[in-house]
Amino acid sequence: GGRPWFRPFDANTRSFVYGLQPRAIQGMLDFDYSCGRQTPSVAAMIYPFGGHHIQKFYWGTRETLLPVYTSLKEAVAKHADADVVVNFASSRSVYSSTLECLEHEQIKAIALIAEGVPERHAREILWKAKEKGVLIIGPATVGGIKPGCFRIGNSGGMMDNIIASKLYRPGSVGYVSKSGGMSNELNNILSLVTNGTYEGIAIGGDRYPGTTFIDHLLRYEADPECKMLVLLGEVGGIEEYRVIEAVKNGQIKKPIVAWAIGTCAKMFTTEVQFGHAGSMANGEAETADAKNRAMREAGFVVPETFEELPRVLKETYEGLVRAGVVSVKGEVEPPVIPMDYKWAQELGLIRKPAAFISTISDERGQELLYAGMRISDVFREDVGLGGVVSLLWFKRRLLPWATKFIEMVLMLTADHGPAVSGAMNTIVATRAGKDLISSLASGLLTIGSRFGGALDEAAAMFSNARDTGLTPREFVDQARKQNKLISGIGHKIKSVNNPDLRVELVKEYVRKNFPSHSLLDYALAVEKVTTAKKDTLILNVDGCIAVCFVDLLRDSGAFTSEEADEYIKIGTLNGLFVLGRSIGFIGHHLDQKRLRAPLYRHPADDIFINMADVSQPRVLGKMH
Ligand code: Q5B
Repeated sequence: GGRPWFRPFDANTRSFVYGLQPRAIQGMLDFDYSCGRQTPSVAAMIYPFGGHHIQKFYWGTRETLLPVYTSLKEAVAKHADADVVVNFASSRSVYSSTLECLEHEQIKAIALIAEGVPERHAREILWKAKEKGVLIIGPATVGGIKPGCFRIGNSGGMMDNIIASKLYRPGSVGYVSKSGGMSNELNNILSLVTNGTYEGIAIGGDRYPGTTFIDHLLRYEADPECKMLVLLGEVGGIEEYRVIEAVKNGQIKKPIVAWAIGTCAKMFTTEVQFGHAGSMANGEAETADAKNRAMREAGFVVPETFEELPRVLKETYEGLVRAGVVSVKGEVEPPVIPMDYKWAQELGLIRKPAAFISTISDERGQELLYAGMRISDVFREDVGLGGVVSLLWFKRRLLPWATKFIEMVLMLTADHGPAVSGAMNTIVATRAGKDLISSLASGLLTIGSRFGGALDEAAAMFSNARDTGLTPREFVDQARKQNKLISGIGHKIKSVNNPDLRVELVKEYVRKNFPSHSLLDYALAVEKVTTAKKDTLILNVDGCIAVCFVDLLRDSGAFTSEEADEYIKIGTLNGLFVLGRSIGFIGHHLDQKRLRAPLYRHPADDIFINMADVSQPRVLGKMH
């Protein structure tokens, strides 16, 4: 509404983009911003799949939101000011989506980007659009650009190109070409030898473009702001002759500089098909040479060679300046468009401190690395689960006696029946309807200083005692004086008379395979003292694994003593029980699921409920 017929795009033009094209849209918005537009030229996106949603884009340094509608009907109803569709639909769906566009009177211009549109479809679109008075650009084109106003999709190239060719403000030259690539070249040349592009359209290389050279040149002729015309034609087709006709009959009066590309075709002995579907000469008149000759004869400014084009453009333009047709305006600096972070990083222009450091694994390369070891080598060298744990926990490979020990620990701790705290919690959670992860987490969260989580503390207590030279008895006495339980000592059901066979297995393995087991020996001496008091005060499974792991850390030769101490301090050893017991908790969850076990409610008669002290609750606190 309100735009003269010859000016389909101006600084207020708003459009819909058909298809999800975030990069192209960002390019359009960056262009808008460089032009000093107040509103983005894209009102919304249309994408039939995925439902109505919103996408985020940059608007200068800030961000803005654009809606995505599932149909044009919805978009048109919401945005009465948008009258252009940039249609990125594929060659398969461009036909139906364009016919949909043509049903809405609000839409006045459509750019079709898709290549390979069947000619039958292109012709039908062309015919229907003509009937409705809708301007079609394409198919098979980037579209075009109206400097200072509106950019169709990716026309004009990258932002640095747009800025270098001064496309953020209008010049005086209107051009029409077939190819988008040549348009970029023209934008560049025009910015160097004239005051720049007023409007440039690439009609596309197909045989049946929706609009052709003459349609756009007649618009430029009628537009008082456009002072000079450029036609970049090419071999094949007869569209240039329609422009020649218009110049001859006086429809086009403005100076027109022209060139038909493809003069080299005569150097080939066979027929030459250039990049475009339509760029092949059928007969002498369709050759580039014939066209150039005819255009020159009709009064176009046609250089002798393409290389001469900038010179004749410059001469023609300067003639218009001298005649006062073009008045040269002062330049305005465009606002700086912030560079995208990724791009700037790629160019090495910026750096940023990383928020995270990670030193154990890397999935970015061709192959996943565990502490620098390729996953294929992990299998080729058969390092086993213990090897993987040593890579990811300790960032090193350990000898087989050590990795086997890790595996032994995981296997030994995998489960200890349904009655232990963690398994119980897992089972109760499962029976309350919780999923695997929740039920597992419920069990894991039970692991603590009394149940399963005594390893780190046991390692610390036993090694401190031994390191400070306490005899086993002194250690036990000291703990009692301090009112402290010794971590790793004591068990609910296991005792001297009912020994924990898991502990026996660990002791046997360690004695046989470890280079030294001095802390185990010390812990067994402590056990002698505690079991003399009470036969359940055995070195339990947590305690035994803990002291043996200290022996491994300290005496395997794979760790410095500082590293060994640090691993104990940062809570590594409880990780062994957590990892191992997860196997059992998952087993209990699956077991309950399989059994379709119903919700569990603990019998009330098993809970002594006593509220004697609150039978008549008092109101406590001071009056105001
Ligand atoms: N007394 C484990 O307690 C348990 C003493 C002690 C000195 C001690 C208790 C304890 C340290 C933490 C620990 C890991 C709570 C255990 C595990 C995995 C598991 C579990 C499973 C599996 C057992 C009776 C008398 C009292 C106490 C004294 C007890 N412990 N003195 N140092 N450490 N240990 N946890 O049986 O004079 O009568 O008042 O906290 O290492 O979790 O299978 O179940 O694989 O799942 O309830 O094996 O030992 O004994 O607390 O009634 O104590 O012994 O002071 O003396 P109980 P209590 P008194 S392995």
